[in-house]
Amino acid sequence: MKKLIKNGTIVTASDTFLADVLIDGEKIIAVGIDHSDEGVEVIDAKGKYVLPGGVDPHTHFDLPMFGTVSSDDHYTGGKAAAFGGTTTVMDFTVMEGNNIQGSLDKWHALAEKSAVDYSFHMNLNHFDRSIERQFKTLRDNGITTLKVFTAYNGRLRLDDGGIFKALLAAKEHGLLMMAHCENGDVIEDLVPKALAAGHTSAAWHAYTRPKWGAIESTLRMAAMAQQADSPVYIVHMNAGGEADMLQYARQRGVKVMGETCPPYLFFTTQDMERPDGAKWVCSPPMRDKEDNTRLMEALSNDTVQTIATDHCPFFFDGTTPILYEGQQVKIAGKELGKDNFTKIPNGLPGVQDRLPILWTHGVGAGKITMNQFVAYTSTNPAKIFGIYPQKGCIAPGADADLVIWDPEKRIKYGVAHSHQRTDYNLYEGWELKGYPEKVFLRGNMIVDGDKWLGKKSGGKFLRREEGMII
Ligand code: DUC
Ligand code: ZN
Ligand code: ZN
Repeated sequence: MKKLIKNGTIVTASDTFLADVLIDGEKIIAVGIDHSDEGVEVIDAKGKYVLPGGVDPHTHFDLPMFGTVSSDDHYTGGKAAAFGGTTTVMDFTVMEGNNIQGSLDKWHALAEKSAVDYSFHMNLNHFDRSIERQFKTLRDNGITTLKVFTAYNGRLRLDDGGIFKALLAAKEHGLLMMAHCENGDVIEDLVPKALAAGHTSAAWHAYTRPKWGAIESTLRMAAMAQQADSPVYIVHMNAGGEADMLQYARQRGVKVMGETCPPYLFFTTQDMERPDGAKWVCSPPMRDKEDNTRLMEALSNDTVQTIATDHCPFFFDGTTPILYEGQQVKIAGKELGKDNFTKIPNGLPGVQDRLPILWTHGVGAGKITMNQFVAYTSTNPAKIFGIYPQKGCIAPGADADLVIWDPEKRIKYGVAHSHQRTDYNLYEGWELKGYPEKVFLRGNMIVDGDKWLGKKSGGKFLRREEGMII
């Protein structure tokens, strides 16, 4: 039976208007007024907003690290995403050896149980002729994005020559390069010195990964993008100076785009100085108040293009089980680094938090408009990553991925509200106004208030096309 979402206010990246949305099967077939109720299932959205499902282009489910693994798998992570209004996720494939197809096959096997629609990016931890030849394999698999690192020397990092060559090859194959920007050489010098001086606490993770490294590395990536005439997308921008570099390059026509993540808008190195500071350990680290402010300003004035999560959760205390879907779950986590900050698994939960936190503290606080909210969290990532207008769009022909958003719903947020499979939430006790009420994935309601109606393997792998440069 067709479904009609009636009387809601549609919010897109550009417009806000009263209209009904008619759904047939997996697709939106009409957006307008005066649809007949006859023979359709009516869902009343009076007083609510209707948004396109969120697109989170940056997650790490089931990621092995430091002898443990990120604590959300592709099912629990997708479920948490859906409760927060996100219906599409893109995860990073670990590159194993020289075998791109083999690495993708492994990620396909892990992600087969995804509860929401999904795609992958390919981490590039080395580059040579053999890898270049396999770029075609990525396109054949419907993958159009790579990620390089300017940090993690000897593990994930490519030197600048390798990055430049990879950029030229990426352009030939219609692939977009994503870049993790920090100064690996500086970090490699600072870390052993800090340890030798007896500095073991979590905050030293931040002190040994300085923000100027992120800033210069962002400009370095933009410079290489310009020289190669190959686009670059800077992931997890964390320092205000990176937004300045992005603006500098974009104003000069360089094809560079940028993403930030909510923790970089709200938390600082001071949070990492708390006794439970390990909860905030991720790379790149938290910065300063002025960085929070500058990054939010870069969203207000459209300098930055997307807001993702870099969701990569670990338990704070992985020795104590939590209850998840009626099962006791215990996964080693941040306690691994209680005596040495370099052993704290890097990463934060956030895939569910992204939309609700940004609604209250971005839209509600008057920093960004509702249309910018939709642009950053759904439409822009869909465009950049080659799935628009199938995703990120409310129009006939688009997938019926929709969120009925209750702007009046008040909750005290925290781990009790969260379906992220970990034992803590960064936003514990935050008062929120505005929250997803119902979430649809390709026409099927998968979240109804507190009720989970989705399922394992309910998500589909999305073959992607070359994206847009926006
Ligand atoms: N940073 C993290 O903190 N965790 C996973 C990957 C990354 O880039
Ligand atoms: Zn990264
Ligand atoms: Zn990441």
